[in-house]
Amino acid sequence: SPQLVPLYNYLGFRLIGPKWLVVPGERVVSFKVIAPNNDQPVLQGETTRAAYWPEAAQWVSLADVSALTAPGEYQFLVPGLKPIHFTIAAAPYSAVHDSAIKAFYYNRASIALEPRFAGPWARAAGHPDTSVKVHTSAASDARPAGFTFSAPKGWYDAGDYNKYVVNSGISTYTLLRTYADFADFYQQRQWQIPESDNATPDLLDEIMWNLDWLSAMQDPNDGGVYHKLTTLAFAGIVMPDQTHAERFVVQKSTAAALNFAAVMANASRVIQPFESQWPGKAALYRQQALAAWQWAQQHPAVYYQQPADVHTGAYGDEQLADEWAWAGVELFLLTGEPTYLTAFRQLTAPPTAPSWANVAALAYYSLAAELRQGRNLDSVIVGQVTQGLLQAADQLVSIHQQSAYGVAMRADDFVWGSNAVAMNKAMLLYQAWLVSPQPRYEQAMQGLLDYVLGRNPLQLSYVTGFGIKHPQFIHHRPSAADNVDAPVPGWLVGGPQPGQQDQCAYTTTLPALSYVDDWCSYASNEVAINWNAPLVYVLAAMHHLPMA
Ligand code: G3I
Ligand code: 9MR
Repeated sequence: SPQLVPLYNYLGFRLIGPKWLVVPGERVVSFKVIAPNNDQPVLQGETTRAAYWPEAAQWVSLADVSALTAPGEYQFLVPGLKPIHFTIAAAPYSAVHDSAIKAFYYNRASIALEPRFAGPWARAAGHPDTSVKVHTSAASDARPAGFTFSAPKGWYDAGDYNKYVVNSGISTYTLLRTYADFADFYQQRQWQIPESDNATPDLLDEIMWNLDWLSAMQDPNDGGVYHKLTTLAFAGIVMPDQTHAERFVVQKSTAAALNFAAVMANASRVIQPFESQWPGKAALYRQQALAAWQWAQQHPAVYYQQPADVHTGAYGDEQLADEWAWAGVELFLLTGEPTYLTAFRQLTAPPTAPSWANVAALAYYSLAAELRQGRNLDSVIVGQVTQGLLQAADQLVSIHQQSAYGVAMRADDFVWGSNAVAMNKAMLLYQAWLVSPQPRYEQAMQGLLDYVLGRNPLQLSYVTGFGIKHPQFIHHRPSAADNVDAPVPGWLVGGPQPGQQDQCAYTTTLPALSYVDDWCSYASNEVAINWNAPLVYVLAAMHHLPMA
């Protein structure tokens, strides 16, 4: 019975740091741990406080094996439960990290994936996007409906083949943040992409693939930014080169302009040191960010409204205080002009884990990074940033501590993309840890990573290709249409959520169990760039927590 197996992170634990397993059952039980080549237990103990996890209607207790710090494969034994093996290693997340970032390469538009980089997932190029049409909703005098222009490259958003500026914004920023926070690590790190032999870090090369597209989403005539580049309807289950439906840019929106301004301003600063490799780009992005901000100021309430003939993702958002705050912070950091901080100063609550629609936390991350670099900011801003991050993290710690599963997830976190809620919470915890390296932040962060890598009631690693059990039938067109059994690796699926908008064959409505590993489940089993990006960040962060 699936109830009778301990639940744990299939990829293992770091040498030092928190190590917890979940033991199903209503009572506290005794456990022992056997080390490799040794029949004597290296650890014996009792689980702590059996408690009920309402999200899965399950009683569990927690086993703490953090005292173990030597690398190896350990056997974990509880009377009456199936024995399992867990790993302790110096860098247990190394391979999954590389795969999670490689996933972005696999989702590149406008390029053939060659076998030497893509292995069995090699495929022909699709979606050149060199002749994209302006949709009626985006028409202007300079670019009337039907006007065509070129906006190639970029990443496909998810399991579909469209490219959406709003969602691209948080995804690209999160990878830029990953690079900036772990720059030394990424100078050498490679995962075999076409640019691996060049002088720039692979992570920046991957990001540049998307920035090249994003840059083309601005109308140079007025600074406005198209909301998305899309077919009118979602494609069927086909490979990228097998679909030729017309591609349109749809509506300019305030949200797209602000996301664009924020990312381009940040990117301009990050790529500045690579002027000789990417001549002129830092200056171009700076000018584009400023133009987009100006357009947004002139059009502060142009909300995306899906035209009647367009049926793809909407990414509509009418609450833009957070987008103003984030874009403003990035423009302040780009220009030094303090008036850009006005919207950030007006935020009233500590940040929460970010999402495509709620980006306030990203403003905190960027300011926190400046503080770490010793920049002098006024004391009100310093207080807002440091207190905000610590308060937000302490709220997550309290959810973690109250959770029977030791995971900082509550019922209302199980939304479309719940696994990314978990990863964005973990990223926020690391940002707080950088402010104040408290073990409790690391514990809550590890709990969330353990959750997506197997310590969950479905006993599933939610990352394709990793862990003893992982999703096979993701809602990802290339994975479903290629002739390879295994899905494209390194993708974090959206995860359980009781909305069940796809009406697939769910067996329960419990939040943490509302998941189906089937193509039909686009509401729980799709993959997306904004979900993988915080996974990449968290895996890189794990690598940087102290080793001893
Ligand atoms: O905002 C309401 C909130 O007020 C309410 O309490 C809550 C209750 O469920 O719903 C919230 O709205 C949700 C919205 O996301 C904002 O989080 C909707 O229910 C939910 O259906 C919606 O899901 C989005 C989904 O597209 C459908 O539009 C996901 O966030 C978003 O990640 C997903 O993105 C899709 C793209 O459209 C197309 N490409 C694939 C991608 C991933 O599936
Ligand atoms: O395949 C689409 C997926 O990429 C989107 O995230 C999802 C939500 O917008 O929609 C999927 O398309 C479905 C459509 O919305 C309804 N009919 C079934 C489609 C999937 O087979």
